[in-house]
Amino acid sequence: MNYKRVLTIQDISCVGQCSLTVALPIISACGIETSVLPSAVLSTHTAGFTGFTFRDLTDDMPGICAHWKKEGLTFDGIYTGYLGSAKQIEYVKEIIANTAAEGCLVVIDPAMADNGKLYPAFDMDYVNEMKKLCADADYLLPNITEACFLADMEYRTEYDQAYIDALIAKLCALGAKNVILTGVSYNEGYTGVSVFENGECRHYEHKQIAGGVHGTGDIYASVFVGAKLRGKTAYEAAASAAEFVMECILESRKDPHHTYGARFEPVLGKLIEKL
Ligand code: PXL
Repeated sequence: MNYKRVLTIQDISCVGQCSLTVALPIISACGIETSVLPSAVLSTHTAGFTGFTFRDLTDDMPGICAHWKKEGLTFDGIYTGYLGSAKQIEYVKEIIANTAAEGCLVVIDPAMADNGKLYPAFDMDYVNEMKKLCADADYLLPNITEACFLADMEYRTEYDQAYIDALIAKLCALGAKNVILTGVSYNEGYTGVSVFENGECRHYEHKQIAGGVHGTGDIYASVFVGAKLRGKTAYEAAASAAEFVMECILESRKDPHHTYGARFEPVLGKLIEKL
């Protein structure tokens, strides 16, 4: 296997088992050098905690990009998640344009919403900028809520395949080459992922595990990036990510009070064995 270097751009939530504190260990464990660009530093994530601090790092980005350009640093993969501001999205597009190596895998997780609602820090300006970033995505990884905001479609909790197909078509119209839509549930008690690649859609379904914990979207995207760069197909990477998230939820259920994040650390070994 070739040694690869990924850049991941997302926040540091100091406590909360999400974004960079999840992406860095998971992608590194997949055997991939992981460079980071923190989009913001928060005392905790914004879901379920109140009074968190938020240091936006938007203004640091042009200088960081200029330095990397001067050093000739490039990346085999670029994976973006929770970003600090609408303005920052412009800089992220510049970073992709200036540091993507030939054949670079660009994965955009538009981490901004869930359960029909935007996260507290975001507004429609942010959504509109995120639509522009979709055009850079080799793989766009939204959940259904994020897909609805990006596609300007109504959020529904009950739907059929025509609705999912319409969502994916609108995301492709924004310029995303391929789409991995998470949390797609056609049958009660089951959930899954719709993998749209090269014009074809395949659905991976698995049992839904009760006991939601925060941060599973970031775990999902990190495993997808790691597995894809290890040479798995998009469908295999999407399925491995779904299986790993299930392991993490089962592990987390051992302590019902631990809901701010998923306990992924004890099961990381299983992920590596499978890759
Ligand atoms: O897991 C997504 C995420 C990442 N970072 C921060 C968040 C959230 C979701 O709420 O608040 C700061």
